[in-house]
Amino acid sequence: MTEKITETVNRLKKAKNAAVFCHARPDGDAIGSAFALREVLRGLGARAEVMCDDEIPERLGFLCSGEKVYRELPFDVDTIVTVDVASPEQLGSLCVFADRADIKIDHHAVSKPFGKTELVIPAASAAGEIVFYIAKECGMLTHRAVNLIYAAIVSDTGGFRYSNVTEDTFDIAGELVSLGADAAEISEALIERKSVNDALAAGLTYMSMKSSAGGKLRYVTITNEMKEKYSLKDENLGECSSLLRAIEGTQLAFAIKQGETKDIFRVSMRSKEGIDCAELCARFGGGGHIRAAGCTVYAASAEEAENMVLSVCEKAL
Ligand SMILES: [Mn+2]
Repeated sequence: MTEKITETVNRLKKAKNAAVFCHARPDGDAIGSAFALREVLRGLGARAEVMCDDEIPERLGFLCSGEKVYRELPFDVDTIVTVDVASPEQLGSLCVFADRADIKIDHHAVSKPFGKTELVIPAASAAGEIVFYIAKECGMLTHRAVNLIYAAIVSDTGGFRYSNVTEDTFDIAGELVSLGADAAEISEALIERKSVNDALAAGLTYMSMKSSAGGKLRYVTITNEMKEKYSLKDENLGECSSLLRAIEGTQLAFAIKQGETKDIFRVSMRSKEGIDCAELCARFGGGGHIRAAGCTVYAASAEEAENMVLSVCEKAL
């Protein structure tokens, strides 16, 4: 691995005008890693900007206040780097640049090859871990870079809680803290803090929750009427199914959100060990991971949609 890092660093050192791409709908790892890499490139004397198909989400604004991401090349580039991007599709409309990528830096286990060279380390909990090794080798662990990398790792590990956390994750985090990472502030902003609407969505989820199979199955259906009543947008409703899964005794949870027309229902499903959400969602033409998957159901009413998903889930238990 060390050789691969050195190889990447040598390539980065040749950059004069660089663009760092992260995936569309960026999360903390994408933004943290991309801006940290931009910091490294600038420290090496290159012009560098971050490219992304979507704006920086508001809750990540504290990491890069006043910064912008580009959707078009800001200048003639000689170096394109992608970070936290597993497949060209994840670049959204910027996927046309995938083949031009000089270096692909990623940590996803299922990663589609693209670009000219790759630095893929699936054991890394976050792309931020890989960027840490690069920044360290370049002697560019500035206060800014340290905070960005720390945030990337906190984001992808859910605050050091998920199964992707390794001894290396803690070693790196420890080193970042010793270099001055604002650990408590970053965790507060990324893990603890909720917007008022996110909090209302959580309240609505708990208050409207239904149970089946003695509490092994928990679910909620959020109609457009409910969304309007509390001024909730779909971005506030992303955690509903995870909140239900976290309740003691729950083995399977789903949240249904009515879509842009009243006959479309988006289902998000979460499970604990032993139940394959991806397989259940595939029956409705959806898919995803074993513990987290989704699908879209078409029904005349919310009740009908709920009953369709409910019967499949009850049989799975
Ligand atoms: Mn990531």
